[in-house]
Amino acid sequence: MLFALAIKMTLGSGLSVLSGDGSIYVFATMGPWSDPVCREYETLIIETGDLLNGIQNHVMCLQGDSSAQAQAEARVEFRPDGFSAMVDGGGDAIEGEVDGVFSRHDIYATMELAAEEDLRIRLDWSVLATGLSSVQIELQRLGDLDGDVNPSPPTISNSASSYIEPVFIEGQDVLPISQGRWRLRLLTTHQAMGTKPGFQEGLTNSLHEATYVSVGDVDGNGVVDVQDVLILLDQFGACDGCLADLDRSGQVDVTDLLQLLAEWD
Ligand SMILES: [Ca+2]
Ligand SMILES: [Ca+2]
Repeated sequence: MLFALAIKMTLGSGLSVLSGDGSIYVFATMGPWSDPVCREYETLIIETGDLLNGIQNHVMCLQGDSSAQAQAEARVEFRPDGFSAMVDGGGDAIEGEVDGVFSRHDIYATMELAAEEDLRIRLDWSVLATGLSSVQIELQRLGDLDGDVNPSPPTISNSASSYIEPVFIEGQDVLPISQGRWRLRLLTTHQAMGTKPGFQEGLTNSLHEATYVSVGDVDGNGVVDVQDVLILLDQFGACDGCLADLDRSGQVDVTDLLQLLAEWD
C-alpha cells in the first residue's frame, strides 16, 4: 500500500521544460517578383517562454480585390495533469487586379523536456492540412537524464500533408514516457498561389492533448482495475510495443502484472 502511494505521489511531477527554440516565418507578396506591388515578411525567433506563452505572427498584402496573407501560431502548455501542444497556420493568395500573388508560413520549434519518473499518457490528437501544406508533431526520447544523446524512435509521430485535397487525421493513444530527456518537435508550413486552382488557400492545424495516467493503467482510462488485468493477460508473453508491456521490456509478464497491482485503485 505504501509502495502504491509512493508511485502515485510521483506521478504529479510530469514533464518539465529544459529549453526551447525555433522560428516563425510569414511571407506575403503580390505583383512581379522583381518589382512587387506589396511584399511583407517577418521572422520571429522563438525562445522557451514564447512557446509557453503562445507565439504568433501575421502579414498581409491587400490591393483592390487581390489579397495575400500568412499567419502562424504555436503554443505548448504544461499542467499538473498533463500537457498540450498546438500549432496553427495558413494563409491565402487571391488574384484580382494584381497577378503574382503568393503567401507562405513556416514554423519550426523544438523543446527539450525532462521526465524525472516513468510516466504514462493518454493522448488525444488531431492534424489537419489543406491546400498545399504540411504539419508534423514528434515526441522522441533523446537519452537518459544525465547521459549522452542516444535517441529512440519517436513515441509520437503524427503528420498530415495535403496536395489540394484536405487531410484530417485524429486518434487517441496510450503511451509510455519513460524517465529521461525528451524532445518535442513542431513543424508546419503552407504555400498559397493565386494562379493554381486548389492552392489559393492553405491551412494547417494540430492539437495534441496529453493527460497523465498511472503507469499501471494499461488502457489509460483513468482507473487501474480488472479491465487492465484482462488486457494484460490477453497480451501475456513476448509482445513488442504492447499496451500491457508497462516496463517496455518487450515481454508482458509477471513484472508488469506486479506493477499494475501496485497501483490498483
Ligand atoms: Ca484502466
Ligand atoms: Ca514487460
